[in-house]
Amino acid sequence: MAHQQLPSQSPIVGTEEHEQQAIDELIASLPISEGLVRPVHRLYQNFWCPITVLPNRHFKAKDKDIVLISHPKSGTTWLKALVFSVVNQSRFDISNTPLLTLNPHEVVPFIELKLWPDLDGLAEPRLLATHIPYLSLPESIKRSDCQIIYICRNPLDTVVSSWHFLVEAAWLMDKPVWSLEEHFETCCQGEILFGPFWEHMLGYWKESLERPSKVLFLKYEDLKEDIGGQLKKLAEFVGLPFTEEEEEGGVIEEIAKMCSLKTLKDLEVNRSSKLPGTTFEKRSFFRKGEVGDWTNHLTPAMVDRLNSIMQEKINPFGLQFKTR
Ligand code: PAP
Repeated sequence: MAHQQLPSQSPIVGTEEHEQQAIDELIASLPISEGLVRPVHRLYQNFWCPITVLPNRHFKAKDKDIVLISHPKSGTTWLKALVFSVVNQSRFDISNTPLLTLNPHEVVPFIELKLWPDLDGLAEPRLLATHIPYLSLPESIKRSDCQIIYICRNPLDTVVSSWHFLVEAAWLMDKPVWSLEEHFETCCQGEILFGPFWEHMLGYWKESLERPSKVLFLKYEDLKEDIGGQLKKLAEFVGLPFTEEEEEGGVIEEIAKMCSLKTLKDLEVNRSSKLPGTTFEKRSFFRKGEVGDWTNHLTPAMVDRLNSIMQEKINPFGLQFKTR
């Protein structure tokens, strides 16, 4: 598949109208995938990209930014709550945290969605998020001193999680619902949003090995197994390690509890209403949150197929997942 390029980024030529026209032309020229997964997405720079991502290419990272990155349904919402809590420890007491009244996606905006138009106005260090694969990240994220925290999850679980999420979204919008088998096939073909998933993971995995102070690579399964240890790792990575006093005072446990699935799911703010700027209900970001839910949904043949994809595409690079 040809490597598609947007028109030159610098200098920005023409008016906004010309810019939009160039984007519209580019979008129209890209291979399209629709029918199985909503919304419609296009093959851009070899990943399946929602068309709303394309216009956001002028994003400029600042050296102090912390960018949280994931393939969808890998623990994005959880990671946002955890990093927000660690970074803002000195600003908000946990009993008074903005997470009590705002969804984690509202406190850490996605750079590819227009949830929060004035990203420049955010307090530093800015906490931002994206689902964009490494190769297609804005250059300033790669080149500046900003830090990246990537969260990854066993694809056996993300395929089940994303199916539930998209089916609920389709159902709420009165759109046709597709079967788990159809969705599974889409994932295996690499055509899920921001996919193929193996390239997404490997891009950040390789970068985390080459530049460990730039990219911290976390796994959902490790967070489930030892949230305290992972929180310490995360706090050290962003240069805000917990002091002995804080540890003895129980700060780590407080953050873990505040950001737990149960706490967040039960909050009024996360039980009703849509996420601003999207068609998604806030509650759909909180489901079971288990490692190994795939055992309840995937057939042995599906498990074998996905395992062989992982064995071929991911494991040779030293990346493996716990299954239960
Ligand atoms: P996103 O990439 O669209 O933002 P993301 O938050 O990564 O979604 O994925 C949602 C998954 O994380 C759900 O998994 P499940 O379908 O297997 O249940 C959701 O339940 C889980 N999740 C959300 N918040 C938490 C949390 N605080 N702790 C553990 N898991 C969580």
